[in-house]
Amino acid sequence: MLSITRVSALRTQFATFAKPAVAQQLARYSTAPSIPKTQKGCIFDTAGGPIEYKDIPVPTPKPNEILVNVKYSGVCHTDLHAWKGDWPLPVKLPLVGGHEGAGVVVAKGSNVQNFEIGDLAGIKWLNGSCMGCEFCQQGAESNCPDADLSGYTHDGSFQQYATADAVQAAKLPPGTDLAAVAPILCAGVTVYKALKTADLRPGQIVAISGAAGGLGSLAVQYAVAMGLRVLGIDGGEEKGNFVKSLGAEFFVDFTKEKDIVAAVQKATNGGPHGVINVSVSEAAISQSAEYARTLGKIVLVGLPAGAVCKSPVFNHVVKSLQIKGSYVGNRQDTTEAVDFFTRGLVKSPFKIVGLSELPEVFELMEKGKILGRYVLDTSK
Ligand code: 8ID
Ligand code: ZN
Ligand code: ZN
Repeated sequence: MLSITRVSALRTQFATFAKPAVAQQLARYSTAPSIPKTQKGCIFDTAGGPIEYKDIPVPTPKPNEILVNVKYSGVCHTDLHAWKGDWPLPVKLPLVGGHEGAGVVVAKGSNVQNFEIGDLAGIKWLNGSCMGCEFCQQGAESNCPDADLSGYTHDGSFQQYATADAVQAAKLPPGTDLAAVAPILCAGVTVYKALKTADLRPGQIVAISGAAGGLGSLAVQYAVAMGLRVLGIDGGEEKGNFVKSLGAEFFVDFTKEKDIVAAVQKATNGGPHGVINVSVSEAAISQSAEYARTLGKIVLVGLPAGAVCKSPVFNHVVKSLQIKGSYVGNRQDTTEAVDFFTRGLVKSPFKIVGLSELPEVFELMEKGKILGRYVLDTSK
């Protein structure tokens, strides 16, 4: 049976002082009404192999974990990388992917103090870290060499019930729209942190390269909410209109412009003060080092397989550019990013489909045909 710290302590007290019938009644209230033994999930055995939507066992939470009844999960491009196995970081196999899960806590391990049954919780990319290394000590937990990753080294949110380390799981305010908040749990947190990493001043211009995608569509909005002016870069008229509807002042279409560097510099009168690279394109990343304004801050977020960022050294030095990497965000970044969402400053542009449709979503993502995010409803 799943143990529940505070309540089980109470239960022991009751077992001593109360009649057994009362203790039994209390036990009924303290566990979730019904947790099935099996559930639906999307699982694959080999990199790039078939993704099966099938019955799989419901996991049991460890003492430090909560069990989340995942209602919705966003599909991040990282999930596609995990399935393809195209990063130099081994994935757990077989794997249930997914790391933008939003749901309800239905059980918890004996050491969990910060969640109660019935709380709303979010499953993020960082499932857990050692908490003892020099990086964890500084709050850079995602940079921990022993980081455990949801939907990568730990089965994630493409299932109806997923376990999550209670320390890293996101607290979601009561009443949160679980479908809408799902993309905030990776895409939102990541771009919010990347914008903080860019360290720009209100009124400065930030270019978002890959602006119509899952991360990009939120980056545009966080940037606007943080007082920045936005130039979006992506491909096609539909994506251009979409990015502008989210608050971008300028749009450069990489499928139409022959000279992207010149087009960006022209639109921004000398180049953007900062760039958030969320495209999955090596060429776009290197271009950003060329079009950035003098003293520009270039943040690398998108992770195209095997990519190298090339920056001409002369340009880099005389313009005194800064190129920085940014990797998701920590617990405080998560709280802040969710708070922007809760206050209505950013809206999640998403479309809901069933969990069983994950392979079709990957196909659209691979072809660059998604505006914003697809969110999976785990009941279908
Ligand atoms: O912590 C991190 N660093 C982190 C967190 C989450 C995701 C990094 N990521 C990585 C993912 O693994 C992926 O490599 O960020 C990248 C983008 O994730 P996403 O936003 O979930 O992907 P998407 O929804 O497919 O959007 C990508 C967009 O890039 C555009 C596409 O049209 C699409 O809208 N794009 C491409 I591909 N090439 C482009 C180009 N040359 C481009 N936009 C501009 N110029
Ligand atoms: Zn992600
Ligand atoms: Zn650590």
